[in-house]
Amino acid sequence: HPNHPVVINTWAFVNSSIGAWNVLEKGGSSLDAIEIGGGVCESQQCDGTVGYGGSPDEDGETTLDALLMNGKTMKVGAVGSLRRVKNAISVARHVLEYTKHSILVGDLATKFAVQMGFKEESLTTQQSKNIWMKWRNENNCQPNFWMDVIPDAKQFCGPYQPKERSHQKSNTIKGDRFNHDTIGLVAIDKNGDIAAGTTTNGAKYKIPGRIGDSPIPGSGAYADNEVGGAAATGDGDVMLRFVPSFLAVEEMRRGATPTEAATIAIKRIAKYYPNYMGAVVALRKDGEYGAACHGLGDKPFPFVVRDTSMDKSKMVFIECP
Ligand code: SD4
Repeated sequence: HPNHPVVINTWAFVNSSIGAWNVLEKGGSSLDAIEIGGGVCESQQCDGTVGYGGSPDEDGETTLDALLMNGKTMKVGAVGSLRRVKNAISVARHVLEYTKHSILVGDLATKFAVQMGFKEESLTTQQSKNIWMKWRNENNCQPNFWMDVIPDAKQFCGPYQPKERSHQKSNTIKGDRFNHDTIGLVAIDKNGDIAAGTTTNGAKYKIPGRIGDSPIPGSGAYADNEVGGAAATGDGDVMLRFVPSFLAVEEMRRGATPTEAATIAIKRIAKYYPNYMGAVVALRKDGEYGAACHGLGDKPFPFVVRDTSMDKSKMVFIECP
């Protein structure tokens, strides 16, 4: 097909697009392209929302969620709440290639990764420690006598109380896009094979054990060679209830354009959760692409595309209602 290969990804993560395109251009598979492209963001810690050292949970730990789907075989590999391993999307690839399962989680996903040869190391950095300590101080220090007397009284805060779950408030702030910048990618290779995937460190200050939409097939991403693929980003707790990537692919199957399909998926969620923040990118098997978004305040949603008509990866901005 003259329009192949092509790759799209969420947000302004151009380096991931370049990484994926380098694979596709040489005739590599769409699955490899997604793994490599997502891996670029994991090692570059895109916006602090992908890979190690970002989005600490309530206990200050960074954990990773990732998904890969092969639209030719309909196989899936995913990891949720992966601990102490940096290359989450590659671990997902190993689940896809070397097991009959689809999703592995938590410490046991780590055990699998280590058995497969991945390195076990802390995902905490000085930066993630600082983010967490600031949040903890801001949210868990009760005003007390000392505050009036000593300007720096926060150091006298009592023991940290996880019960307060104050992240639940911050997650619903409209337009708080820096709490949610997962990379999701969809690619078609020279053979016309379609793949999709995601990788993220999830929502900041999450309750340990929480996973969002990103590692859930059909929610974070979906691909089917017969139709195309889609990927989502945003308030995962809400979005996964609507399986938006699957919905976008099914809408393209019945004849919607990629933009229409993404819009339908985004609007379905807004009907129930008007204040949620999210976006869906969609790619049809003929190389046509589109996206839709919701709740980014007055900011547009950026996504990145590279296809045969372009000499470099291009950023596209769309307005969100
Ligand atoms: C999550 N969906 O864990 C992810 C975060 C995200 O864009 O997409 N951000 O909820």
